[in-house]
Amino acid sequence: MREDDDRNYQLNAHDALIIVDVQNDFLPGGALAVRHGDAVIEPLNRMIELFKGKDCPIIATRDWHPQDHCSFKAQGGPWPVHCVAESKGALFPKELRLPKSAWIISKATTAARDAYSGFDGTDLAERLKAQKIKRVWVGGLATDYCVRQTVLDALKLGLDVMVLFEAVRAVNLKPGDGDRAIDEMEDAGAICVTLAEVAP
Ligand code: VGL
Ligand code: ZN
Repeated sequence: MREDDDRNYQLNAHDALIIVDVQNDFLPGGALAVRHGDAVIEPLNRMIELFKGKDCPIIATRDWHPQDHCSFKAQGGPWPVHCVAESKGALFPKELRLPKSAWIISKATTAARDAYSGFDGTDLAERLKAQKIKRVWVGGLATDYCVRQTVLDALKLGLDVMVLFEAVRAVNLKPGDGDRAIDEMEDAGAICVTLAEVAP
């Protein structure tokens, strides 16, 4: 991320906000809690207000696993049971002020496959294209898994991608994973911005 914050980005009709997997299980107290994961909620609420005001689409992806999902340890996967469809852990926290108009994108909904990206096995790409979206602004959880993969896929689709620096947090299974994911996203063409750089 650049430190000299003289950039200012104006939202237009071709912008969309993608909120990645801000679900109870990824928040403190959840089954797969991301350290300080709850810190993304306030900046995301600010972005939600901004995007609502400009009539720009607001998208919330969610991990929506069956009980016997392949990513769970009992099935030989790397993760504890998390985000089981319809369970409390899979719900968005009540503090996240998602509007009624938000698009909810469920992913990794079948037992045999995992999907970190909001584009993987969903109709998100088609829907963004139908709305003539050219640029997406991405925040949520976790920087080193689902945010990273969603951002890389968006870039591959030819979208401009802005990563909201204050609105992401990492799992950091290995120390530095989150920082490396930011570098990787920037190397692939994403722009990491602070909220102060987004025009009101
Ligand atoms: C995620 C681990 C497992 C994420 C989802 O949303 O980043 N991480 N499932
Ligand atoms: Zn998952």
